[in-house]
Amino acid sequence: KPIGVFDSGLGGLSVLREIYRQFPDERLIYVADSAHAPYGTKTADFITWRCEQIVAFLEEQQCKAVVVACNSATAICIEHLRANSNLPIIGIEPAIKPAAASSHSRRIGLLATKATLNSKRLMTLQQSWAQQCEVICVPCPGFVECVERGDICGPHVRALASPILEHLTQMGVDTLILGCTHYPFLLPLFNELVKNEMRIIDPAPAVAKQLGLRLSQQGLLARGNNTEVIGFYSSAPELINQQIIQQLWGTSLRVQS
Ligand code: DGN
Repeated sequence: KPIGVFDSGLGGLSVLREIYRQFPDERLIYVADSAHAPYGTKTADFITWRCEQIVAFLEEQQCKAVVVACNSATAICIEHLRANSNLPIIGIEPAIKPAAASSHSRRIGLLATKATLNSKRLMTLQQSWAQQCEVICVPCPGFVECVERGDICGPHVRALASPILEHLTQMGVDTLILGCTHYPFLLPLFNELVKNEMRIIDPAPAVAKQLGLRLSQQGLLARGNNTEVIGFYSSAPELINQQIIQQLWGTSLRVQS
């Protein structure tokens, strides 16, 4: 049985590649809700409705687990999705714990969408760490759109990222969390802009590890059967540009509707 992974667009590929790296024997189904991207600016009700539909689709595809490869969707409706499905549903959240452990200045930067930053879930998480560290949250309008266009190091995305990272450096931030699954594709640019002087945390490896734990607890991990099959579905395949997939994923993927 496959593992289902979804995001509003192509950002979740940063989580998919980590799952693929850690569990190359698993069959994977990826859903990009391209017709409704970005989620960051949509209402909570709308995002919840879309996520319900996608989980139902992944259930129809006989998935054994679902990974919500979108911080915004996790922040808004993961509990609801879990309450309404029998499958293990793994979400992705800003990794404050490892960031707090690595920060000497005890000032952490968190880059995420408005939807994530405004969520109750994040507020609770942040409060629970308030004694140990200060989390400086920065919404990054435009980043998601740049990655969706395949602009991961051009002048436009550079002009958006540069003042944000400069500001965080001036604030004494020494550790940065990528709180949106699109942002790991900007990691080489971020590292260049901070001259490798910030620790930058992508939560995707921890999510893949958590998925592996859940699957092995339930005896559901695939073994020695490397099919290398990745099914890529989109709610608007005509909006998916193969060149951009090639750029973000490394090889082209056939997109189905
Ligand atoms: N990739 C999504 C996330 O991790 O929050 C955000 C994309 C979006 O739809 N705004």
